[in-house]
Amino acid sequence: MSRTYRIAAIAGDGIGKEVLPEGIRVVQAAAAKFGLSIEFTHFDWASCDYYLDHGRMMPDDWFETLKGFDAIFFGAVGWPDKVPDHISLWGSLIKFRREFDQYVNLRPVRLLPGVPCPLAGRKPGDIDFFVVRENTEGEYSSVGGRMFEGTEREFVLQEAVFTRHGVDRILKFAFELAQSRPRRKLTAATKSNGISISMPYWDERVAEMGKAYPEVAWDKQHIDILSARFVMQPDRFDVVVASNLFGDILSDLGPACTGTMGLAASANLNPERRFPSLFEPVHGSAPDIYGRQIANPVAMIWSGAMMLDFLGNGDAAFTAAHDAIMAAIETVLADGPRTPDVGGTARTGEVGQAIAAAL
Ligand code: GGG
Repeated sequence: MSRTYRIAAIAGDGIGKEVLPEGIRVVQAAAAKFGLSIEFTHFDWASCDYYLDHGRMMPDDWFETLKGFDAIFFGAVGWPDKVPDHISLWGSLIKFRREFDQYVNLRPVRLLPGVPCPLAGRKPGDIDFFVVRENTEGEYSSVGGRMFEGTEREFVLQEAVFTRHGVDRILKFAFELAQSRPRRKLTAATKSNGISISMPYWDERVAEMGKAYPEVAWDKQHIDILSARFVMQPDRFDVVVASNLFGDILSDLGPACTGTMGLAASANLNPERRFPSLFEPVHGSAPDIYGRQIANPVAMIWSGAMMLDFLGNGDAAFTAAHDAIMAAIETVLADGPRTPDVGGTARTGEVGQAIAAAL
């Protein structure tokens, strides 16, 4: 038995509360099978209900409370009828990403067996790439302000921030990932024809980093045509690296091309392991379907597999647990209960149970 890994479980809002238990169910089943000791501790904050009761998304000591955990397993945040989205996001998820320096947001895009693909003629294996999203700076900046509010002179300004340290470290991660994959391809999202200061800088740093990875075939593509190619030629991508906003958009578009947001997993990584990394589905809290038990738990479960893989850091039992979860997901999607977004009628819990049973 390995040492006990302590995970902070934060359901957040909406369907986060429905999919998180299924993620935990499957992680615990895989842990039992492969002799791992994983212990979850639940927190009810980082939610809009907590905000309504306390006037803030999290208690003041959230950093001290979480920093000793091995990882954070997170559901979803946001309920715009209760709390404006920018307040709930900046009061929780963005704090985690920044304070725990989770500067890599790793988001796999893969067409899985049994999932109806909206793009004609694609079969499993044809689409299999990663979006690597910069996660701590870029367009997600709080630098700016509003003046002359309510008058005709009113104006707002918000800067994007690209530091050499921040750009180089995300590019390094992406090039390393591309180098480790069979196709060794990397595409950098840019918009340097229109955004004339920060994006040419981003391009320069890509070219510089590319020199250190001569085996990686890289190119850069403007975000507009890159988005179109996600839909028309998704098979050509291997690793796509993008700034915070571009990466956020691409990592919704990718799963839309492979069937559903309900399958989109993600890892917010602090690769140096100085702080806990955070694992969450890409999707949000989906208030429109909350309470009906139709949310697809696969994105949460896949995020749990990514968490085990990262925690194990090459350890064979953790890798085996990750691989077993991925195989069980594929088995159930191909021939088991499925939620309505992938053409089935099953409830969230039935899918989680089936994946745990298929391990
Ligand atoms: N589980 C992901 C989640 O709750 N996402 C809410 C959201 O709006 N995220 C925006 C972002 O990741 O930047």
